[in-house]
Amino acid sequence: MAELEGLEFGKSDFVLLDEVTMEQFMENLKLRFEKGRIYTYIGEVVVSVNPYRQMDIYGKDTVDAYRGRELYENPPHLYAVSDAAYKAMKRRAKDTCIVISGESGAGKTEASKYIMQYIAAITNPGQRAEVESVKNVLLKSNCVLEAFGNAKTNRNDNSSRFGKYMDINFNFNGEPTGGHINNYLLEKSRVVQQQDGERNFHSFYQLLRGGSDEMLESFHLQNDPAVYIYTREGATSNNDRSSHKAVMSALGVIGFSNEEINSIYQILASILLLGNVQFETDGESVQILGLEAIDHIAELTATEADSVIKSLLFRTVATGGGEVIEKGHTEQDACFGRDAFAKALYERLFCWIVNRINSVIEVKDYNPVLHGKNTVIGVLDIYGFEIFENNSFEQFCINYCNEKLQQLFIELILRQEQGEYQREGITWQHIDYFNNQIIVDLVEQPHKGIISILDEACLTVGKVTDTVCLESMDTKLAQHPHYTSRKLSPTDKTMDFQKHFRIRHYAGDVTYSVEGFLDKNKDLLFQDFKRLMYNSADPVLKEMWPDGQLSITEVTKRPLTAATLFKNSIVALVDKLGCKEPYYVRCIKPNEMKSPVLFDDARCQHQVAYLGLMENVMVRRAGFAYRQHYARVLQRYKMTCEYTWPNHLMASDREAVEAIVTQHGFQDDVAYGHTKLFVRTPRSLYTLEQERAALIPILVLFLQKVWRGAL
Ligand code: AD9
Ligand code: MG
Repeated sequence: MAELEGLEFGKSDFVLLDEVTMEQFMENLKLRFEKGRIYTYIGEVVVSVNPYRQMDIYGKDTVDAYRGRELYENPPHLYAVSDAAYKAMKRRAKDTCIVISGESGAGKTEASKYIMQYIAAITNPGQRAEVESVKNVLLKSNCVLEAFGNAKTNRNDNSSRFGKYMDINFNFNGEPTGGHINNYLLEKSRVVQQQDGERNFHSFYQLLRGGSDEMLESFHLQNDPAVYIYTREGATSNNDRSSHKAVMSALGVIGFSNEEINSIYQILASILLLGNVQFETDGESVQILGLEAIDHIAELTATEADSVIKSLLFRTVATGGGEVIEKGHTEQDACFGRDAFAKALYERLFCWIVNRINSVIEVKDYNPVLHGKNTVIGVLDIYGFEIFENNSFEQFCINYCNEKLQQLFIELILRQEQGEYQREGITWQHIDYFNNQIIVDLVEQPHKGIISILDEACLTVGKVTDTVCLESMDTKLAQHPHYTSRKLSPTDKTMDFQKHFRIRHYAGDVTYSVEGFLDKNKDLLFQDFKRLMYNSADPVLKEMWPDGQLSITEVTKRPLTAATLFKNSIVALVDKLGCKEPYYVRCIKPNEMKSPVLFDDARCQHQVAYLGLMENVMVRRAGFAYRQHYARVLQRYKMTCEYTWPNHLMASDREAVEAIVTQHGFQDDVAYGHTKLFVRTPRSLYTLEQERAALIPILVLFLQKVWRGAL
């Protein structure tokens, strides 16, 4: 809380603003951004503005400055909250989590990497080999997961297309002993189609641009993404080649065998080749154009060419009478099947990679009786809220997930404050928030919510189209204040009667197109493809498709839909985060141009508003802006009071702190909790800080004289 940087850099904590108004908030945020101070606190929450340039604030010197220190002892930084989370974990054996939120491109993934680097840097001073190896795998996993799970979108050149929650496990010594990664809904539709100006996942371009000539030749690939339908829209980037090298090396460090690495890239190659498979029909049956590619796909997937052809052209179905027959595809079905297969191949590859990393870092042989409590720090970096020209099922899921996280923020910030005041026996004043629970309900409520309506449409036998589903939503949600559509707002010409609905999200209005919603929600993949892969002679590929061993009559008819699976996983995530001590990083994107100098006032103000940062400041100040354990207060300010310097003779630290407070005359501005001092207005603290700052040079002079023997 101290003004460690000087006032020309603005207030380092928003609770120190003279008045909590949007104008003052924005003025401070902008000033700090312009002065290169990208982090500012609201209490223990870090507000971060994406600098869009490399900052010299993450080096070893900075790590050393923050290691083991308290939040208010240094200028705001990610390292300070990382340290706070680490200390809570180590000293109090608390499971903690760091939740990083903000819209697409706001800097979440970069922040998560700096946090992990910091934790790695401050642990294992003894360089024990097994701990070093765990740290290495944790750090290297980022590079691999970004290659396979990130892509260029129109909002961010390196946009996370999956959600990631990583638990890092620590032993009683505070050394990392392992970890676990949970991944959430990869945006697999990107494998077969991208919006204008976007790219497929980085991994494809990295392989095509960075793979050696021998590798590409053995995979029957050309080194030009324009040749492949799935990658032809996206331009290659300068980094693809070097990134490929880095990923290959990271895979090796993590412990993937050469065979496994080869299988990974063979799967990528088969997806690219599969994308170029075309069909033609004579009106009766469907054929594949260009069988050479099929031979290559069969070779790369260690399957028989005939089986590949069969699974692309036919599907096995069980008739009502239990008879199993083969039904030829229409051309449209064949294209649908091919794309569904390509998407599933990629998704399973991604999940397999995550599981494989988990198998390396999972904590083995941990005995709590022998080793003490095993604690964790969780780091959440998930796709941010996004609005595109075209918003589909994926944006719907991503934005729903962000609603859930906002809900958690509201709950925890309120709960935390309330809890703290209760524990310390202090009364406080309630602050009103916009509670987005109403939007969460709109999406997830049983029977009435959008996911339920979608699921119902997917389960209805017969031809329910996306448009029919939209009509059903219009009927059921007509009264909902956060839902509208063209039918419900007939004058709004930006929406189409057949296609669009709009949700008023906490972060803004998003118009979704229902086209493809039902297919994406059903997420149908013909069993024939699963069986084909299960029968592969490549053990890695086979391992990814255990459900391929089921015969068509054993397959469950009604698997959970994609939206319901996603909802369940996010509900589980929120539960998991809810029982840890949370630390928050709230990321803000300063402009849409990726510029390091532009602070777009309107865009930033919008984010500050919807992230609830003003309310956050108010809650923090309404009660008490500052709270600290008595011993800590004493340690820092004892020099400012004659009764406490150099040591106090009172019965407790609390009484000593009372003496300091009374001597400075702000006894009406504080409350004494059971273990902590609570200060209502920052000004009181200023007085103390200023006095301390004035005394330090005198003290130093005094000590120097003592040392020189002058006194
Ligand atoms: V998304 O929801 O995954 O689309 P993120 O993760 O919030 O988004 P990301 O961390 O990928 O955004 O940041 C976007 C880009 O901003 C990065 O690729 C960097 O070029 C830039 N960035 C973000 N944070 C920093 C930083 N602390 N220092 C330098 C940064 N550049
Ligand atoms: Mg990201």
